[in-house]
Amino acid sequence: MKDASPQPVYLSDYTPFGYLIDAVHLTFRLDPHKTRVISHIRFRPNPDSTDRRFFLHGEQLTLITASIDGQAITPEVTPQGLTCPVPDAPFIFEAEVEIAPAANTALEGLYQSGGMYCTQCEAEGFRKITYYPDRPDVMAVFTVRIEGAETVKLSNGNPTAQGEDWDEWHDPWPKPAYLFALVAGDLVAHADQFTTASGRDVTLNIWVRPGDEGKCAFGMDALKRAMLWDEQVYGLEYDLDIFNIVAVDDFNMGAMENKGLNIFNSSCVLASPDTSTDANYERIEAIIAHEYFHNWTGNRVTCRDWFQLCLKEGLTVYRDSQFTSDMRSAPVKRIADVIALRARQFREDNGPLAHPVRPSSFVEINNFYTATVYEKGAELVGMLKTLVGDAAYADALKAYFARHDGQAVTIEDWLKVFEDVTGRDLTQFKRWYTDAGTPRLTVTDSWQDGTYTLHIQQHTPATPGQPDKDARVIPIAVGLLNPNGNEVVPTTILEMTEVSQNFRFKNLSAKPVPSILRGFSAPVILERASDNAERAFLLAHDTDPFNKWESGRALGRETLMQMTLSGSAVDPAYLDALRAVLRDDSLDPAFRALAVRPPSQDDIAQSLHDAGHTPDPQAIYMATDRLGQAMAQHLADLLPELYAAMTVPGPYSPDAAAAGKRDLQALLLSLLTRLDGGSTARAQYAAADNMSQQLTALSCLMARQLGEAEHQAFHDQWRRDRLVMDKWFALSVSHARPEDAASRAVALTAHPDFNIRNPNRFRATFGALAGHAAGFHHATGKGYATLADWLIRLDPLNPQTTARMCAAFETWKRYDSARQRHARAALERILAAPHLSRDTTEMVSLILGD
Ligand code: B3K
Ligand code: ZN
Repeated sequence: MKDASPQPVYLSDYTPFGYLIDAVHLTFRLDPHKTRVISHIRFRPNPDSTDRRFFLHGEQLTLITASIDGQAITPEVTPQGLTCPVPDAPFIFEAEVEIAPAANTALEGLYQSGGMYCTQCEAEGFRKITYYPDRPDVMAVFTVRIEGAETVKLSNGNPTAQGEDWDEWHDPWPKPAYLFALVAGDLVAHADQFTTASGRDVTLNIWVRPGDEGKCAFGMDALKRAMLWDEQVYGLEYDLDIFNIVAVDDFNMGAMENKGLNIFNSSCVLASPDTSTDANYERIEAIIAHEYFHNWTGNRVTCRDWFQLCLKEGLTVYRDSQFTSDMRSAPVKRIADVIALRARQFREDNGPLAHPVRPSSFVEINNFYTATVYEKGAELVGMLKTLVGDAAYADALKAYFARHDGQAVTIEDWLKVFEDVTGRDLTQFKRWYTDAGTPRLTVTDSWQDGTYTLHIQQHTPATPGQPDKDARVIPIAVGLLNPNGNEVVPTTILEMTEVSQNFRFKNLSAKPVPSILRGFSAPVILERASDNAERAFLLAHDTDPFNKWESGRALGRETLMQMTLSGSAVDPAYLDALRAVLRDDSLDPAFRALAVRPPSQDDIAQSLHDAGHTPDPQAIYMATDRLGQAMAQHLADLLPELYAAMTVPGPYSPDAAAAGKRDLQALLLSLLTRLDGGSTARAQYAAADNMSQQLTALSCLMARQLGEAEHQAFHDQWRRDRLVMDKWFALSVSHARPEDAASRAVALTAHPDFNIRNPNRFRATFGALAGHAAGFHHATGKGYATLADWLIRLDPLNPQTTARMCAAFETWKRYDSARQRHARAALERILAAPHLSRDTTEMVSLILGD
């Protein structure tokens, strides 16, 4: 349990550590209850620091012995670490500590998952393994010896020696402690091989529990494609003889980029047609790539301190999105990224958890692995590239690796490279890193004598602790169409640097229709008076795929907002526009699915709130349902034929084209199920030879409260597959009626397979409740109360996952006063729980914002 009176850490307080480390030797004597960790660390005074305090982090460790240069010492030990006097010269610090991996339910440090030993050290988990300067700017070369009866024992770097019950690993690349990893268990490998551009042969392994060997081929293929892509696109090669990935069932997040030994949540690496959906495949491909790309952006060049987290995460997310764009469809990836950005990051920026991409203080760093740091961080890299151009971006990245390889650096270092390479002054751009909040662009236009003028104003609303913000440089990609729908001005980047600016386009023969913020060239909210006719025009004619989709999305949003507010019927123009998109065979099916699928209920709640209304989740739920019914009826004649046309012949393949067809087919099936009593969905369920189609069919049935038999059959078929059962738990809640969602989640906790210690299962159950907009925000307050009950139970076991899930409450102030009272009561109850963790205390306090 952490200290419950949390103290913030400030970026401005940064000072370098007073010592450097030349080498670290660790020996692990594994035991579930009494693992011994013996450390041998060569320190020397840091010539760049005058600070001679010697403090080593250490938490929940039992110190057995410690010595300096072979002389036993009795250090001063606190719950946070140890101090002792040290020589003003190089010295060797040695310690032996005892830890209990089997008792570690927080899944941070060394713990056990299904009997296997594994670690998670980022951000500050290494201090639960041994005494050490657990900060990313202390980099060292590690040698690790693992003693234990397990058949497979892995650590970072290359294997160097082995005995009957021990293995030794040496990692030649200096690294911070957060990249340390150890795995030991009776595992089996799916092995392969990769030869790098310069001829290094690399052994590749995906290690899994026996029985899961058949689910590794796709992940391995994704890894090899990622390795090749990084060579071809960034000129970056792998740098060890071996690259290991291990699948672990109990994991707090998706995966972790430990040097040479990536550890993955099994849900993010194991794939098979029977058990994984198309979306799972795409996510696995992206996460494998993401963790692999960290080898350079994160590991070889790391962060000076945790405030710089976006330096590695923003850049690596940007790189993995480039990879997915290249592997699949770039427009579809862009649209999907923007949907996710708005759903998570804009929502965060608009509420009590808003923080800059580079925060300036935190209490618990694990609470800052956020959509803002990751996804907005990636947007900033994309904007930089737009501003400097592709060639300069490539030069800057080369210069970045050349200058900072082996270093722990800052956002200032990153921007300085771009300034040096391009000669640009990026002072104004830096505000994107330091100022929270989503800028709003207000756009009006005028037309005179062949000149079209866009008048653009920017304003960033206040966020907690940041009342006023200066103008930022914003790249705004614009194209113009003439009234016939032909493009008269191709995509042009307008660089906005002032609060208010005019941009002129001359020599036009007719007043054009503007297509603004093409490709979503900046993470901003565009406010411009437009009407449905113009949106439909752009949906039909825009040459920019993103804005084409955006126009359809705006139509859908407007329609749903009106339907929610006035209970009105659907605008027939919207339905006609949808019909035109669906019938347009020149459009990629995946794009059509994105263009036709209405915005989420949370999106509508946010949009209503932005427009000055108090959203009623039940009214949004009903409007969404009415829209679905109207779509089904209006498109009834098209549905069966189009549904059949989207059938992919032959054996299942997760490629983008096939997945896109299935995605559109899923949307069509959801509409058809409203008309045919579920017969098509039942037939699809019965015939499905892959999880995508099986789950789609089940989900369409359950959404209509129809699939009871299939729900049971699915359960019985997949009872023994943990990852598929997570889907079953989630679906059981997400398709409940709003009034039943909370009680359904609670009922599931009595299922023999519910396990509060398994984050995937907990998230499947209660994440589904949090994601059920009308159920979570139910007027009775039972959604809030139920989530609070279970977060209070989870916190003593797993603070990290508890704290993250508190973000479900971040929108509570959007709603009416009765709901706010219920939410406040739930939040205050969490805060009052005895011994609440530092993680959850910080999150709930920020959300309450008192
Ligand atoms: N770097 C890890 C995330 C660590 C989260 C620590 N709470 C995975 C990733 O971003 O690739
Ligand atoms: Zn990452």
